[in-house]
Amino acid sequence: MGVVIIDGSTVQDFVADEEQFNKSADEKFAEMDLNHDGVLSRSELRKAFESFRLIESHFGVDVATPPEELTKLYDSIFERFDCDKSGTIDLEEFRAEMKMIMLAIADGLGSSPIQMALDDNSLLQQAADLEASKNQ
Ligand SMILES: [Ca+2]
Repeated sequence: MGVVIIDGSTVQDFVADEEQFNKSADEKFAEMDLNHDGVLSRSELRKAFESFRLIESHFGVDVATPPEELTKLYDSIFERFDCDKSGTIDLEEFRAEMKMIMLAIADGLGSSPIQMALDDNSLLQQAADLEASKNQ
């Protein structure tokens, strides 16, 4: 866990750097693909989102949300990722949706930098690292 100062343009630059972004997204995908079959199932996605703590920190949902509400929420997230409705998420779908999520976060951050506590391997942390490496 590290604390970084991040704003919307940091995140946008990261997403725009396709090679870097895809590499990070691919690593995240590999981590999430618990049974290594090359696609993400409903339960793999849910486990990953629970561990990212994205639900509490970005979607504004209270941690005391009833389980059935959470299941609905996770189902709707899954359906957003699963563009072709195949019942699994492949790497292309994952990259595309992560890009959308990151750009939505960038919009939310805007131009006023905020301080965030991030997991060392989170995509936002990698965005901050990329920016830092450019400024050296
Ligand atoms: Ca899998």
